[in-house]
Amino acid sequence: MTVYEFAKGLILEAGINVKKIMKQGIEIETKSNPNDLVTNVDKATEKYIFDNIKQTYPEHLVIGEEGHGHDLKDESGIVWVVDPIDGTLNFVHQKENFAISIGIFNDGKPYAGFVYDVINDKLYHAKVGDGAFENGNSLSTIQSSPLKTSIIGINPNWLTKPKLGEVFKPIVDEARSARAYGSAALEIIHVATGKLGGYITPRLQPWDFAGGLIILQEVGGIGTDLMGNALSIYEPSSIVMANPQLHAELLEFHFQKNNEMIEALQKRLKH
Ligand code: 2AM
Ligand code: CA
Repeated sequence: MTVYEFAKGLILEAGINVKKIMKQGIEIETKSNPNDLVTNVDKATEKYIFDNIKQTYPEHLVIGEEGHGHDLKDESGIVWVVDPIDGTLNFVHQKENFAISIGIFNDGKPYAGFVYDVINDKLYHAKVGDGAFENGNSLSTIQSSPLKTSIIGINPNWLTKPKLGEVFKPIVDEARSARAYGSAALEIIHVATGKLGGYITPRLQPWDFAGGLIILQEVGGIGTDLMGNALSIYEPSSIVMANPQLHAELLEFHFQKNNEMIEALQKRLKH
């Protein structure tokens, strides 16, 4: 069995477990602030995925939101980047619109991406070079679109921030419309399936974007930080994921002129 096939089976099993624990009851705790939540399901799912990887592949490394591998810097070998529940607030408040996300890297290079929309039983997956799929159906190469005919994904909370709001508001104004889904992994998938032209956010952790990015790149999409730099699985970052035309337009006409502010924001993120 390849690592790709193993990972596909594992994320589906993890989804079955999530549904089982949901029936038994969700226990909620707060993390860094009252809106930063974690549940018994986030923790149990990360442990389930971690334990299964280590049992089969003891030499593989795992970076996970709920505590695994946060100090990892070594790119050699196989590294799994895992978000057991992406969209935790949706999970707690809506019991849907969340996903399990896994990105797998081999010697620092993308190998395979998985985003599992558990409630809708839709597994998005891609092995680099072999195309991307929703369950068994292959995804088409994404269409390019300019901002004025694109729907963009953005969390409205960012629009009320003093400086950042001034960068993001003109984008929302110029776009055909804007949507917020509350799960970065699923928003990146919406870009990969063409439901959104692009997704932008000033702050994501590697486990939020790693799985989705690999799937998006496989259908011709582009993901970088707001300054156009490549994304790293070892650092938080600002994010623009979009079809190629929209990505270029956003960088050229919206982000480059605000480089200084965005750079300062990124520095604050990393420290
Ligand atoms: P999470 O649910 O795994 O924590 C919400 O807009 C989306 O952004 C979710 O995917 C959430 O991931 C992610 N996110 C990660 N870090 C964030 C932050 N510091 N502020 C807001 N959203 C964040
Ligand atoms: Ca999470």
